[in-house]
Amino acid sequence: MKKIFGIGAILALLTAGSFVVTAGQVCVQQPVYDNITEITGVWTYTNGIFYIDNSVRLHLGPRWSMKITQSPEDYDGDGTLETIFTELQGLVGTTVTVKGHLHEDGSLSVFYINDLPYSW
Ligand SMILES: [Ca+2]
Repeated sequence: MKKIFGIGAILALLTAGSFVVTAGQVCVQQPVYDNITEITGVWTYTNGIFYIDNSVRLHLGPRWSMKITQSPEDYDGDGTLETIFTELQGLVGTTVTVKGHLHEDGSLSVFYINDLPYSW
C-alpha cells in the first residue's frame, strides 16, 4: 500500500479538527462550530415537529431514533433520564435556550439545549 501521509501530517489533520490525539488514544471532544446561533423562546411541538415559538423549526434527529434512545441528559429537569423524545416532550410550553447552526430557511440544527450538549 502506498504511503500518502506521514504520521505527522495525520496528527496535524486530526488535531486541527475536533479530535485530540494523545499517545495512541483518540479522544472525541465537543466539536468546535462556527456561526453558532442562540435562540430563546417557548419550546413547542406541532404536527410531529419541535419548534421555538412555533416559528423556528428544530432539527433534532429522526423521531424513531429519539423514541428508542435513552437521553444522556435530563433536558426537562424532572430528575429522570428518559428517552430523548420524552425529554423533549417535557420541554413543551417552557422557555428554552437553544444553540446551533441556523440554516438559510430559518430552521436550526440543535447542538445545545439550555447549555446541555445535544446530539443524536
Ligand atoms: Ca427527564
